[in-house]
Formats: sequence, structure tokens, C-alpha cells
Amino acid sequence: MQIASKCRLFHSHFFSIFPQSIKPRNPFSPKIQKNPQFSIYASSSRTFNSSSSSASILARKVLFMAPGVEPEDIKEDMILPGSNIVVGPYAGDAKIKEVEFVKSSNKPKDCPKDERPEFAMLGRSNVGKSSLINALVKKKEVALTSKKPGKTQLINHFLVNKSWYIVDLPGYGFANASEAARMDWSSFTKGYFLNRDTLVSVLLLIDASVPPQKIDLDCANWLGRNKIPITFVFTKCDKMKGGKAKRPDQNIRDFQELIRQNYNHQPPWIMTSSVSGLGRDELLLHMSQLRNYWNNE
Ligand SMILES: Nc1nc2c(ncn2[C@@H]2O[C@H](COP(=O)(O)OP(=O)(O)O)[C@@H](O)[C@H]2O)c(=O)[nH]1
Ligand SMILES: [Mg+2]
Repeated sequence: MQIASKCRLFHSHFFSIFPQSIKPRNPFSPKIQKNPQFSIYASSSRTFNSSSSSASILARKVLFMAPGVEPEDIKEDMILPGSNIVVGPYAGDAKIKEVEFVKSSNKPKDCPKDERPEFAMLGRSNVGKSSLINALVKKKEVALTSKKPGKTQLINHFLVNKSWYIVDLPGYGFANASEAARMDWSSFTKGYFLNRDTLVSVLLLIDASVPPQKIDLDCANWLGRNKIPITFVFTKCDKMKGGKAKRPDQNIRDFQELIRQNYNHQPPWIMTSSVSGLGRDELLLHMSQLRNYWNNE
């Protein structure tokens, strides 16, 4: 199959990210409510209806259906802890054995052209992107040296197990960047998203230690409108601030609530911490099933 049409097919099957036209009426099936890991989402439920058809409609709306899984087949132990992600038959071979830095590109058209699938890491400056990449690959030497905010505009490709890429994109929302630097980010990075046929999913990193930020919501909505598949990766979930600041789980709930206003189906989301290792293996498993499905289609 041509890569571009493969890309469209894949996206339309597993990333239902069209702007919401109907609000989900029924919240959560009994199974989902029983899962303690799922309580972060379930706690915002309003009414309750246990009929199996509405449970399956619900499952379609709030859970991320893995490739090869039907809503009626879902059991609670198929949902990855700290996420809404269902694990299906394509999951496997998630381990990272080797990573090599391939290249830095300063234009989308200079990116590698070998058609291997890739995941792009995106987020606000200071969201914990470099830390997460290091935690995923467990290799300090791959670490990106911290770049001067707003100055370096590079797309960095890392080849994993000689078969797929992690792509580090420039951060956005630099506090001190000039308007010109910010505009530069948008045309540069938007060009990458709109033209990269081998992009399996954007991992949009969201700092769970702070309340929802407009710039993150704007970014998520732009990606949704352009039908770019997205996985929300909440970072710094270990941070339990005292005092008035909200805890990560509350910030995540608030973020979900805002996202739900614009998305018909909930995109996949997962909680992580680069400090405690929370969510690392789960995120790699999620990536493995998307990638394996991609490779097998
Ligand atoms: N508590 C906590 N701090 C983190 C975590 N990830 C990153 N940080 C801190 O957040 C700051 C920014 O991290 P960095 O990875 O450089 O962010 P980047 O600008 O997105 O690449 C650093 O001080 C990190 O130590 C995390 O999971 N938990
Ligand atoms: Mg960084």
C-alpha cells in the first residue's frame, strides 16, 4: 500500500479526533468503574447506565481502543494502569535494545526518508521532554543537551532497534521567546506534522504539576483539527505539591474536561514520571501496538 494512503487509513481507524458534535450521554460501564487505575477518569462520571450497548458506546468514547480490539471484548485488566489505553493483540516487542542518534534536520523535507514509523515528542519548554526521552531509552548519552529556548529549531531523529524513530521536536511556549521566534516555531513544526506520512502518533507532553495551560490546549486542538494522531503524555506525575497548588490527578482531570469539549472521542492518555519511572513501560507498550499494527498493515 502507498504510504500516504496507509497513513490515512491508520489514522481514521484508531484516532477518532474529530471535533465533538455530540456529547457522550452515558459515562462509565461497571467494569471501568471498578478499575482503581481508571478512577481518575471515572470520578467525573455523572449518570450510570449498565446496558451493554451503552457500555460499549461509552468504551468507544473514553477508552483508546487498541488495534484489533472490539469494545465488547474489553476486560479491566486490558487497560494500562494510569491511562485510558486498552492493550490488544498487537502489543509486544516493546523493549528498547539500542538507540542511535541519526540526524538533526532544520527543515521538514530534510528528515530521513526510509519510511520507518515514528513517534514525535512535543511539548512546552520545560515540560520534561528530554527527561522523558532519557527515561524511555535509559541511556544518558542519548540525552539532548539543553538548547537555548527559542533559538534552535531542529528536528532530531533517534533510531530505536534499527526499526523505528523517536523524534524530538522543538519545544513551544518559551517564556522569553520573541514573537518572531514563536511564529517560526509554528510554521516549521506545522510543516512537519502536515507532511510526515510516517508519523504514527504525536506524543504531546503535558505538565501535570500545573493547571491546564491555554497553549497546550491550543496545540491539542490544532493537531485534532488537522487529524494528526495524538497521545497525551502527562509528565511529572510524582509531584505532590502541598498548599494551594492542585495535585497532578486534579490537573489531569481538569485538562481532560477541557479536551472533552473539543473531541468526540478521547485520545489516548497516560500518566508518567521520569523521576519514579511511572508509566514508562506502559507508554512503550502503547507505542509498540501502534507500531506493530502500522508495520503489519
Ligand atoms: N518531579 C519531576 N521533575 C521532572 C520530571 N521530568 C522533568 N522534570 C524536571 O523538569 C525540568 C525540565 O525538564 P527537561 O527534561 O529539561 O524539560 P524539557 O525542556 O521539556 O526538555 C528539569 O528541572 C527536570 O528535572 C518528572 O517526571 N518529575
Ligand atoms: Mg529539553
